[in-house]
Amino acid sequence: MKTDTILITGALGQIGSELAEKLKTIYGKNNVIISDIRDPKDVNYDGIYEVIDVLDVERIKEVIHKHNVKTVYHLAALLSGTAEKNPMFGWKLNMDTLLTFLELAKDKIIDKIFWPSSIGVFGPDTPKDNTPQNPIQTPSTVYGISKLSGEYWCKWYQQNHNVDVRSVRFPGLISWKTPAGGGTTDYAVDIYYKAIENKKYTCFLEENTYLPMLYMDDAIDAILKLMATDNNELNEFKSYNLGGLSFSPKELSIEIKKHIPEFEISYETDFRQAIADSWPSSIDDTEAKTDWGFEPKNSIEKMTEIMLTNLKIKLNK
Ligand code: VAH
Repeated sequence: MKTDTILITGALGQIGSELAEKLKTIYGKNNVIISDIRDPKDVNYDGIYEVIDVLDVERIKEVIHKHNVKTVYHLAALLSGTAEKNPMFGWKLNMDTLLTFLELAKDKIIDKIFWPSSIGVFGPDTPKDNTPQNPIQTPSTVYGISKLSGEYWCKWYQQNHNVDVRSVRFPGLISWKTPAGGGTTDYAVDIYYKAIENKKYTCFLEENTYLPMLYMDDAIDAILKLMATDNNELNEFKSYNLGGLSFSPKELSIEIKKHIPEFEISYETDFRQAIADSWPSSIDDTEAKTDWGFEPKNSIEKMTEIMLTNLKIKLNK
């Protein structure tokens, strides 16, 4: 009898690279299959790696069958900045691939799905401060449109086919193990790299642009808690708000200067300012805390200390 296994798509990305390590410690190295689009010869990973282009449905089915996959963490997606530059590909990658896994769950080929949504589902008409779970949602980005549509598809499959799919609306995620990606919030990752490498950083957002953020350890903890919760305890058919921190580039630079006094920040805004301006400044995550015990632990002070300490080692500085 084959053991049920876990598949992570987009596993070489910011969330996947940390989630894989955590899931391996819990379920064992041979029960976690990681996948991404990169050639195996370019991948340095201690475990089972399968090349998957998530647009290739037959390849997905082949890997699921080969490894007896029953739970899928579907992380592969285009983030906000990249999707805004590639709208049709962004929609296809973010939407078609979610529907693939929802169909596989409907057909009982897999049992359970985790899929990350984002505070990008909120738009310029959404209350900005302490944004509630179900306000008016008028996303004005390709990324936000795809994530809000995905949430409603998740709800439809749950209500019409009893699919077990769980989701959270991630704020900007901060981590040191992977470099900054194509996200609007990724200034808050790149700034740490540049602070160590160059002692200066040119930010593509204005100094007082407040955005909701979360340190990666708290994000991974949230995924594990949500997936471990009995489905009957979950009241949110779409996706749970996650908050954590809220800060501006100016506040983050002040925190970094406490460790690197000579650090200097300058500002040259680009198209991502309009994306950031359409998003909330802070998030009300009461439902996540009530339903399944979401409990972020890392402050901006603690996060900055962890980021700089680990990046100094990673960058040999
Ligand atoms: C992005 N990091 O900036 C992602 C995130 C809330 C934003 O979903 O696109």
